[in-house]
Amino acid sequence: MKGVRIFIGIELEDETRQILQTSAKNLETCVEKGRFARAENYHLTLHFLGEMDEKALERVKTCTANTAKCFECFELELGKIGAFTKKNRKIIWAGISNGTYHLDRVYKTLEEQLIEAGFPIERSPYTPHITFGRQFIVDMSDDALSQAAGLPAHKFYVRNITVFESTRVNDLLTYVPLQRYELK
Ligand code: 3AM
Repeated sequence: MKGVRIFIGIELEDETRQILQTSAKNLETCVEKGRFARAENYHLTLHFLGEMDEKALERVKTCTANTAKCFECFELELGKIGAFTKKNRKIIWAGISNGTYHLDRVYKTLEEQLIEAGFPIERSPYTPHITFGRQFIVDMSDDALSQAAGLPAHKFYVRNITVFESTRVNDLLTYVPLQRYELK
């Protein structure tokens, strides 16, 4: 099927992305191989849905709109550096320290909406993360990476939930916001 590759997430303001980019640069000497994400692509994923046709995309938009209606804007704070290990390679990310209660409620509400609308989502716990890069070989603990990254306790507001298309623009992986849904 040739459709659009869709996920739902939270966009970050320029200031937040710049702060994250500085920390990503600090991590360059800590990792081997792998590749860093472009700062334009920094975001918080809520649910990845994969390829779909326009009809399914409309259903995704309805689920996202219904979820956004239930929540007021809320504040998050950047947290420690973490990593997911896949076949000896690491995805390195920035976590969230404060505000995860609200974020988790948004995640679960959206999950219920998507399941009710017939999307094959597996109920799973949420690990909020902003991906710095993938496929790294790293020989440091997460704590040591946090220290090296020097990420400040930066706070930012979540004002929208966004439906994104993941695509290639001029051969670059690009996350295009298709529709933003404002929180109350
Ligand atoms: O950068 P994060 O982890 O927030 O990892 C992909 C990225 O999330 C994830 O969707 C976001 C936008 O691409 N993603 C991509 N393919 C995936 C898949 N097959 C996936 N998540 C789960 N399963």
